[in-house]
Amino acid sequence: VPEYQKATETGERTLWVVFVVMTIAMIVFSGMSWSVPISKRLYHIVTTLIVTFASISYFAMATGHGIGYHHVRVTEQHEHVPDTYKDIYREVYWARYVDWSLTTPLLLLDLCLLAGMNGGNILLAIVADIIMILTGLFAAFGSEGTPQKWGWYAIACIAYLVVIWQLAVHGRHTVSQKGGKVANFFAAIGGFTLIIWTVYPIIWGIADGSRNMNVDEEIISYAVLDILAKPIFGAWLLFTHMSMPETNVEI
Ligand code: RET
Repeated sequence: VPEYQKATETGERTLWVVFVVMTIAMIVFSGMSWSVPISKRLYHIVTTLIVTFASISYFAMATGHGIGYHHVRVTEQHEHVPDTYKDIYREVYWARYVDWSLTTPLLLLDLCLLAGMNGGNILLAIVADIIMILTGLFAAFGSEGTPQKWGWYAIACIAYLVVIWQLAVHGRHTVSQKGGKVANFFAAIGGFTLIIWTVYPIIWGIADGSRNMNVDEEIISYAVLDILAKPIFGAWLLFTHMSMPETNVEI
């Protein structure tokens, strides 16, 4: 008999809660954009789009769509007995990767604009980020026990290092020319982002990679991270931006 590793009611309820949180953030952030002139709405628009994509993706996952199964066949060998095997099917929430491939570039765009980075470095950060998410998706569906699976994971981690490099080196350099206030804010919100983002590949390794976490625990872990990385990050950015005119961008 095959074994199915699925979310229980706890996981499903968590998905609904995050859907509601993202939707409220979407309404609040778009409302906030009306309080500033159109020419000053870039951060508001980018940040509202981030929680909009997340809301859609959580709705898909909560209603049971955007989920596939990953199959593993575990063979048990016994002496004098023919080999037996067990089929294990684990849920893979591929809707997350659709969400991340759109929202992480937008989150980076927020940070790159804040730092005043140039077009070339912004593009590099965003393309490296897309490579990170897509190779992470390949890793998620890669066959268990094959070197490719962790190979894709390794490529994703290298791409992630490129993202960090762009922001930590080029971003820090350009933001220092915007004055101490903006530089300090960039260091704070960039440091927060670095910590939160770095937990994602760790959870992935424990849950999807080595399967030491069940599907509910995986859903809850990503739920906490997603709320910190999107609505909390977004509120922090938009409220600080409103009270700090030096953060304005003119593009
Ligand atoms: C994966 C697995 C492969 C290795 C790496 C990963 C990194 C993922 C990150 C995701 C960030 C997501 C955010 C979502 C917003 O809510 C794809 C998990 C490095 C950094 C910020």
